[in-house]
Amino acid sequence: METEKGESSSTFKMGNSAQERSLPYVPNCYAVPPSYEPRDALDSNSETIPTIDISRLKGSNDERRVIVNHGINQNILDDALTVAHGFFELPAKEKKKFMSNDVYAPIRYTTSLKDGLDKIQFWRIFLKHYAHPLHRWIHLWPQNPPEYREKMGKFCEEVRSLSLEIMRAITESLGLGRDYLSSRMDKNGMQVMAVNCYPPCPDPKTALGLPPHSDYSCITILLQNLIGLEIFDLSAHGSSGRWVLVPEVKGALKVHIGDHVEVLSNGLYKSVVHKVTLNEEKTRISSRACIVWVWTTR
Ligand SMILES: O=C(O)CCC(=O)C(=O)O
Repeated sequence: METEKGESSSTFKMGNSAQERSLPYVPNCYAVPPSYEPRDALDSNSETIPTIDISRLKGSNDERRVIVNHGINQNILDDALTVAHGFFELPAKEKKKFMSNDVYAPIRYTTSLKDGLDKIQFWRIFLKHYAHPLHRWIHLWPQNPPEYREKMGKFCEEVRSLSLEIMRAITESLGLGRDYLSSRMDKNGMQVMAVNCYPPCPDPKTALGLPPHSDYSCITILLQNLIGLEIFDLSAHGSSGRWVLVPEVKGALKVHIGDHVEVLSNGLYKSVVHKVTLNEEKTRISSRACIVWVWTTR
């Protein structure tokens, strides 16, 4: 076993990755160098993450100020996390039916982005699938766990209407009108769901679940069962910024502005740089919906 530690990233291809095999050590190719990922800058004061009550967005003009009353039933959120967890607990053979390296595949199960090519691997397993229009894609989704399609489908639909509501508020605030983006989302929009699993990691200080990145979406809505998500707060420490741990508030959804809205707003709205850290004891599950506006089709 000792000698495996030093093996190259290509040894840990999807289906055979350290996180899928629950290796009791972190192989060298998962070690994130300090220069790549400074670890000492975490702000443990998670109060800096605002909790926004969205219920007023749907009200009268006066009430539609900004924004945990998102209107999605707690059962729908709990069920989405339960079926997601259930999928990752299936035998490898079942999950591998969806294994693919094609980033355009409408459904794929994989580990790192360019599995086998990336120098650094990340302690994450995920299932990604298209989710809108639901009737077009749902037949491709896992039939195991048996309730996956129904429960995840419900979550996707609810999260989509919430996203459109938020988009209306954003484009209205930009002076573009409430329907500027939302009205384009049926013909030129996509919803991409990523269901992520971060198994317990034997050395969470060495590896990462996901490296710092922003999302290419207009907006992203994220549901998590455990803490682990950190965002980079640009305004902290003068403007040198620092990492802030997003707290787990039961029933709350995390909303990230994506790159697209940053561009659309000429930088008035900033896309959120975020990463995922690991823990030694528990499996972390997250479901995130990216609402994307596509200009061109393949
Ligand atoms: O698991 C999370 O909290 C974040 C997931 C994420 O950033 C992604 O899927 O791109």
